Amino acid sequence: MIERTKMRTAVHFVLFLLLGATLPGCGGCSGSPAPSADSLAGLMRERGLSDDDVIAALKTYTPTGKHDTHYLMASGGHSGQLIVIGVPSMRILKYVGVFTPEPWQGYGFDDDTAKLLRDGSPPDKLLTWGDVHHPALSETKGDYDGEFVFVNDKANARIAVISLKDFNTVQIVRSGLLRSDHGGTFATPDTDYVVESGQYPVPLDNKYVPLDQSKYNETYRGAAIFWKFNRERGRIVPEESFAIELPPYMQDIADAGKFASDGWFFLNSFNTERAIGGDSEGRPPLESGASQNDMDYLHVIDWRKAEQVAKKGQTQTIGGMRLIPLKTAIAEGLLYFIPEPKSPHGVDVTPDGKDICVSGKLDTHVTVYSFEKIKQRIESKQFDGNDPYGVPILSFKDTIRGQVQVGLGPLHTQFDGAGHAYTSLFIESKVARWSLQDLKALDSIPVHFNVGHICVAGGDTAHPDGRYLVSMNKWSIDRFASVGPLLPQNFQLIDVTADKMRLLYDMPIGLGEPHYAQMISADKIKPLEFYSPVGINQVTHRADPNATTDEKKARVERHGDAVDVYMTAIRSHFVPDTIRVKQGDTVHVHLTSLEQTRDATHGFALNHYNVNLSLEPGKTANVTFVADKAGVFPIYCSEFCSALHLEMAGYLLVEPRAK
Ligand code: CUK
Ligand code: CUA
Repeated sequence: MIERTKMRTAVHFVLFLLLGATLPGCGGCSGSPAPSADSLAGLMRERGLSDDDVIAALKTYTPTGKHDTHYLMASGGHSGQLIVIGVPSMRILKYVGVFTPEPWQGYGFDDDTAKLLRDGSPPDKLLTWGDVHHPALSETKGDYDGEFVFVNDKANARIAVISLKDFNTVQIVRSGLLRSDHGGTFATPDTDYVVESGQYPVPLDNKYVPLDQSKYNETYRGAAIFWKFNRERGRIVPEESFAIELPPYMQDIADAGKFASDGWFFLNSFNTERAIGGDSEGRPPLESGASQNDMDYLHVIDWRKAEQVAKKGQTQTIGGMRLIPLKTAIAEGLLYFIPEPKSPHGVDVTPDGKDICVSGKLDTHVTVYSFEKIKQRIESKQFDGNDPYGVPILSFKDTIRGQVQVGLGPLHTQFDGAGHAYTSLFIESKVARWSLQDLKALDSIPVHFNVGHICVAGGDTAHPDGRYLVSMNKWSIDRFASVGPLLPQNFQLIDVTADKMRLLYDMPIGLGEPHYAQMISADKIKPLEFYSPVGINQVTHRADPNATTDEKKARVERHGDAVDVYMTAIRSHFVPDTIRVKQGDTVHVHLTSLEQTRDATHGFALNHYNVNLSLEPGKTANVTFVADKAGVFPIYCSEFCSALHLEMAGYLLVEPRAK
């Protein structure tokens, strides 16, 4: 590869001497050119690059027209989006609108996607942001199948379903049970369920209860919701979903068992002290109140049994959700606790499902539990007492396989296909590699800075690809040109194929704070090239009932005060291009793109009425607005679709209502 580049450079240089042509990067220089400026060695010298830098560049550089081997599905944090990134180039491929309107995609502007945002909001308040933490790719037999991604909104306790047919959101669900979620989203090995658990305990019926210690202990609760996913319909089915009531500890993130531990679910918690904060009321701040105990509780949940208990109707309905009460969960043997050190964060099940790895934020170890031992203790009912709510506690030392000393501030663990585990070290700003078999630390690499999650390709599945690791760093400090006090996060791409991990690339993320990501091999994803036949609805992926599939059928229909405009778009005109209505009319525009050419997207921007639609080839989009202001309002195509794109325009004429 290097040889070929050198050769090409030499050829260019000969041409330069013969023809007097200007070399790229040499514009404007005259007289005696620096002969090495465009040679590899010259470039390295000029730019101060080491051999390692050049190797890293060659491992990530992706020439035009060549595609990445992996997709990184990264949470978009506060942007309420999913960020799709190509690996190893780290080029951004799409921001998928999920909890936040996204004007380019028309997301949240057309009727169908506006309804998604409304369905995901409380009846009296339209939510227009989300705090996305954990994307989960749908799985079949514990491996990503490339069909769906689920994401959570920690701030508002919601889950969204994104279809990878077109990388669009198709559903947002919200229970009336939780007020925040962090333990979402985690898919069971065949995506029977997508799990969401709450973080900050609340009264589950959502009533006002004063915040004092005894009321907190008695009436505040956590819960884990098992949302039933119907793959054929591509939708979560709330009526078939159920939840389990949990004590008021702060449940954190989670993972589903597989193979050896199939049917079980593992959920971390912190603040088993049940501190309630109140630093201005004479109590310790939450952070110190919640860090008193040496151990918190790993929650071990038998979800298959819970499914049966819910089916038998041993539930009460709160906030529209079937809830298995804590007492029932204990009596039926659905819930067990195991102590875990100290202020735990990540819990990650190994590819074979045999071990469960837990990291304590204030510990220096990863603790590896053996599911075999957990199961034995549960089956023989060997418990070390109960928590204050009666949940049986298993012995820490009898259920662990061992501990690995990895460094300061371990958070999250992922796996490769070669028997290694990788753990992020927040305090040390490092990623550690260790051996799963003998629990020995092997290697570590500095990252910049304050790593949260890490993501290995397929790193939480039954068959990880390994190869690449992305370190999702919270701070970037000095890594990029400054944009003022609010700095981007830093995704660092790391090659994990060799004995020493190698840093390849820094990618600033300047839109929200991502948390987790999952990386899937590109050959598992088969997106549509365009919607076909014309007239497909983006949310249902079916023929839209209001589609106009032929320009000759474009028309305007009036029904009382409602006006339906059946409109078509094709390069480079709308039919009809003039819409005449009366002030006060409710206008429904049903716009179909007749295009069947890849990438020939049109837009529909309407002045004053806050409308923009995206019309990918073959798509039908519907929008409704009340023409309450009389006047002349230009309409134009908001995608540069053709040479006559600027001419793709028209008018909405709103005639004043007679006084
Ligand atoms: S959390 Cu952010 S670094 Cu929300 Cu999974 Cu650990
Ligand atoms: Cu159609 Cu621009």
